[in-house]
Amino acid sequence: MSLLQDALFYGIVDMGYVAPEQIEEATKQLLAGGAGIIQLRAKGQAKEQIQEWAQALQPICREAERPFIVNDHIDIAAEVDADGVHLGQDDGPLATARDLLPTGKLVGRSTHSPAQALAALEEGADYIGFGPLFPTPTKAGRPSIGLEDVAAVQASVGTQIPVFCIGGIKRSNLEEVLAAGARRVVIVSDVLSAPNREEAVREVTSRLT
Ligand code: 3NM
Repeated sequence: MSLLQDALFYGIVDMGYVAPEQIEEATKQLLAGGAGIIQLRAKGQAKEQIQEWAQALQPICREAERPFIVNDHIDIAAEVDADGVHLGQDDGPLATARDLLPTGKLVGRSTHSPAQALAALEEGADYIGFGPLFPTPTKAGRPSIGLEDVAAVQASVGTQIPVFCIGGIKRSNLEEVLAAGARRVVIVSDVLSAPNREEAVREVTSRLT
């Protein structure tokens, strides 16, 4: 299947947790720990700045042969020849990204309910995020959806495209998330705030395989 077949851990370089001067190092640490895909997420930052960061991360991910995704900005993804873009529920139709990006690029969608997960599959998403499973400071204010729908979404949508569970997942609750039926996860704050990011990611990826 796709570039994403082997991606069990989705790493996000979230500029809320990474100092700008550490952006390249942080990306390399996530990759070295076993992240199968990397997203640049820089909410509230100027577009020129995000483009500059994206330009810096694209070759690092290409060298590591892992897909590089830009959050929200289809134009930046196109400009830096990223491997795709990630869109939220309010970011418009996936077809817009398909039209603006070359054939074969990845388009992902955030989903927050089983109905949204199915809709994203039907709309042609290459993968989805599903969450937030738990309350999280990284997306403050968004209601958490808990673990009850994880198995059903994995068994339906997850047999067609990768489903990455997200939101409040930590090394300390990973067991619970996996027991609920998750196969792939995104963990942001817990690994980016760890004293040794590479080790933190490696601990996660070793438990996913
Ligand atoms: N998207 P952490 S939850 C970026 O549910 C993001 O769509 C979510 O960060 C969603 O691992 C989330 O620190 C935050 O909770 C994930």
